Amino acid sequence: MRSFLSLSLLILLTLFKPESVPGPCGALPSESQLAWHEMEYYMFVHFTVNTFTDKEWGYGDESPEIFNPTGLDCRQWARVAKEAGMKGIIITAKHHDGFCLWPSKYTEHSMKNSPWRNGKGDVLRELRQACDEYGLKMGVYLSPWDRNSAVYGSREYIDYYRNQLRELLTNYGEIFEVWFDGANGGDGYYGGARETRRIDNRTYYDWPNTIQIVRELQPGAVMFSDAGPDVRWVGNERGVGSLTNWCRLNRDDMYPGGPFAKILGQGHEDGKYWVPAEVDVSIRPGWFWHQKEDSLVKSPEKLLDIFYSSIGRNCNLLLNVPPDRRGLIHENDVKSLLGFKELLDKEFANELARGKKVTASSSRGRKFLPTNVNDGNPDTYWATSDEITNAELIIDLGKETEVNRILLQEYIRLGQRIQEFSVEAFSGGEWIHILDGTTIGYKIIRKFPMVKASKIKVRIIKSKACPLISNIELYRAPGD
Ligand code: FUL
Repeated sequence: MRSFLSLSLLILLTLFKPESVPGPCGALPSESQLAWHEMEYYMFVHFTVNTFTDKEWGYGDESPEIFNPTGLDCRQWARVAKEAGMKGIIITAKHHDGFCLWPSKYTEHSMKNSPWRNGKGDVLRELRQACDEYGLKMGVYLSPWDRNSAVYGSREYIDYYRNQLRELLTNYGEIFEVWFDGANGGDGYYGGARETRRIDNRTYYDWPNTIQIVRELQPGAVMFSDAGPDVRWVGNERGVGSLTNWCRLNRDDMYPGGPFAKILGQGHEDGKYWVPAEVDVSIRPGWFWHQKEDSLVKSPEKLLDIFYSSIGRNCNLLLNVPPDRRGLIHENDVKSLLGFKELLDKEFANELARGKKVTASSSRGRKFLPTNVNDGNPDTYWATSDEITNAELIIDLGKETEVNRILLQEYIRLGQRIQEFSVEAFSGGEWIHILDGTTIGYKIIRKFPMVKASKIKVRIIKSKACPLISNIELYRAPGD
């Protein structure tokens, strides 16, 4: 009798053991970074005097009078971005030439001295209104290198730079991302000196104090540079993220413009900070509009490749679409962007996993069931108990079904964990190996040759702590 009682007690305890939420693993994302991950795809707008001089890097001696777009319409940019499926726009408020697209009170090198809108215009203000109208977020690029400024290279310039940053961060509503470019070429106009000025990237800009200004004025914004602090460069401008991609980085000794391109793709597995990667790439060969490149706009198919090598590899995609001399996105670019959106819609039209039966070799308890991976709710996830870092999960499709894409997401609020996984398909009565992978993170999407499968198995082979998977989607995409 006694042993019966203690056995019942044990069973009851096991059944009703309070489920503990998994503890965090390594560096974690901030709320702003989590919101940033969900942005996924947004537009970069390179526009300035270069658009009119046919250059990529303006020297800084341009007359402001050359800035005179004949039909500038930020609403067209926003409409195109929205129709293309983008969630925001980041604009070059000032590129290396130092020319400002807003009437900064700290310089004469701006559109206030141009014939455009009789010098009374403000591109940033118009973009703000357009973004609000179309429900897009807005970000700013403010080049640290300034080839126009007479004081560039001295301490005075840092105050100048910060004053401009303050203008941008106080007068134009909520900013979601501030973009710090690492490029520092040396020669420039510099108020007429026309010389080469070298600065020490590590110390000159006194980044920690500039970062503080952004934190104070726009606490919800993330800051991008080669070295974060919040979002890192992916290390190339070709649109290619790394298959192994940790959202973590040891950035303490890093700085914008440093020699880090090689490590930026993968990040650091045990990095001290959460600093995910952003892919920046242009729809054209150059960053600015050049008539000779009107025929060289990337095709929808090429953009789809870039989608898989960026968003499909745990990166956000910042796609540059430079307005022309009218101040409009050129017809060829619009066509390509919308064509790409059409391809995307077709690619992901048939989701096959939602609501299907899911089982797992192990799970943590009722709140962390395997069915959390296909319930469409990003806040629920499947978890194993703490000591288990190797487990498998099977989605039962009910009948043999054609599949050729898999999308996986970790519950990154508690850190990025998975180091190695594989996918198998149950086809023709046996399990066949489909693909191997390393990291997952916020999201990955992998292509594989079409397979007719009745079940799909995801094997977590190695994980830094118990795996937490919030989402799995399966698709049958056209083509292939
Ligand atoms: C680079 C710049 O030098 C290019 O002109 C462009 O703005 C690109 C996004 O970043 O470092």
